[in-house]
Amino acid sequence: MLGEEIRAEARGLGFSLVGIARPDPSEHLSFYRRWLDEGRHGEMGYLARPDAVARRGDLRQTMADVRSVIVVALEYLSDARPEETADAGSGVIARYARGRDYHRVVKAKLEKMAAAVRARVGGEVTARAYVDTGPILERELARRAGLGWFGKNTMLIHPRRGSWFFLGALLLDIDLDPDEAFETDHCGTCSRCLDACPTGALLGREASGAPVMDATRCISYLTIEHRGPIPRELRTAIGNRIYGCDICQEVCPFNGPKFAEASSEPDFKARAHTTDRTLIDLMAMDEAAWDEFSRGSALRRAKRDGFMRNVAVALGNWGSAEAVPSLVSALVDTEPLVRGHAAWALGRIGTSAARAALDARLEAEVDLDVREEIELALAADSGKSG
Ligand code: B12
Ligand code: SF4
Ligand code: SF4
Repeated sequence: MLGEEIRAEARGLGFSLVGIARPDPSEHLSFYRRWLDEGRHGEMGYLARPDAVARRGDLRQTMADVRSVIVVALEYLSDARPEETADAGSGVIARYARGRDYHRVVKAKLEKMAAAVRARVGGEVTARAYVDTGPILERELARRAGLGWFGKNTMLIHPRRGSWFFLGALLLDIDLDPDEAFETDHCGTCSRCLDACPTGALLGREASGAPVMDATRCISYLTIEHRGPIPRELRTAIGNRIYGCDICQEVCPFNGPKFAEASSEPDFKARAHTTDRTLIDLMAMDEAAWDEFSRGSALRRAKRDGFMRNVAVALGNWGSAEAVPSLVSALVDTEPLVRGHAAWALGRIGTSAARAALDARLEAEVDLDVREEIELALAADSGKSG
């Protein structure tokens, strides 16, 4: 009975999917460890910390008396679905980051769920809420709670709701009847996501059936998690994605208009400034403008230097002479990371004005990495015209 009330409460809070899982040890920790050993996680050191790996393997190391886990999905697809790559002079921010920071939104709803459970049980209930905020294998828990299967794009996909949702987990010290795990793989012979990924980050299923991603090649990793220079050989493939990437979800048939619906969550409505600014507008942001732009949003994670690095790459990929003045200004940005990527972009554009600006900056630049970027940009450019 309590399970039904929990489901009703979850729907009332706006969660489109809800399920209950037993807090059994992870079935996939050996795969997870192998994935780390192969270095697929790149600089995301928090995924590899030995104590945190052990906690992913066994929820009891996070909450000793955990007896059930409620897993929920909150959809975030807002009504704004522009033609993502049509205008290369504009940058594309992944859908999940266009509204208010999801960590706060989902967590607040999970706290309300916990309060409702306490009110129903009428006694002490210990509850801990997680939304990408701790060492929990959220997608594995979601599969075990019956919410969907692991697609070849590594997303947790529901056969009727697709994958445009966040997951959240509520650990409880009370017994609840678990749901049946989701056992069917609906991908079949489809390989659209593997074919569409511009950087070759999706490696397909390994023999065990686990979908494998090399996160170090994923645009989402490169534009958000990765702190330093973006590897040169991957910059072109990033196109105009300036924060995160949705390509492997956009092409998935389970996210087509027949399946996925817009979210009714007002907090996830796309904020205008995440969709209506050109790359040139964005490149002009100083620290104060960035602070205002990213306030209350998941965008903040990249920090200004990381975000402006991404914008510079997108301007270079646009390749238009219109981008030159804005990139020339970025050549004297306070952050070497931004200056270096602006140099790369000017080298791609290769007009005489771009070349002259690179030559002039080489005279003054003292940062060794930026100097290298400028020299490579000038060399690549002379190779092009010669
Ligand atoms: C690290 C991380 C990333 C990394 C790495 C992504 C990855 N695929 O591993 C990067 C930065 C690239 C990333 C990107 C994105 N992320 Co992310 N990310 C996470 C995070 C924090 C951990 C994921 C993780 O542990 N990865 C390591 C791999 C090995 O683990 P796994 O993905 O769970 O895979 C399991 C399977 O492989 C399984 N397995 C093993 N053997 C077998 C065998 C069989 C037969 C099967 C079926 C499975 C299986 O075992 C693994 C461990 O359980 C989670 C939150 C969380 N705490 O779980 C969010 C999370 C996965 N991300 C999320 C989102 C929304 C995104 C983006 C869409 C954001 C964007 N638009 O840019 C992209 C999507 C990219 C993609 N295709 O995955 C959501 C996904 C929701 C969903 N529907 O699946 C999560 C759950 C956050 C949340 N709370 O909502 N992310
Ligand atoms: S998010 Fe983009 S880069 Fe990452 S795996 Fe999917 S398509 Fe490839
Ligand atoms: S695009 Fe095809 S292969 Fe990829 S996750 Fe969706 S259904 Fe599976």
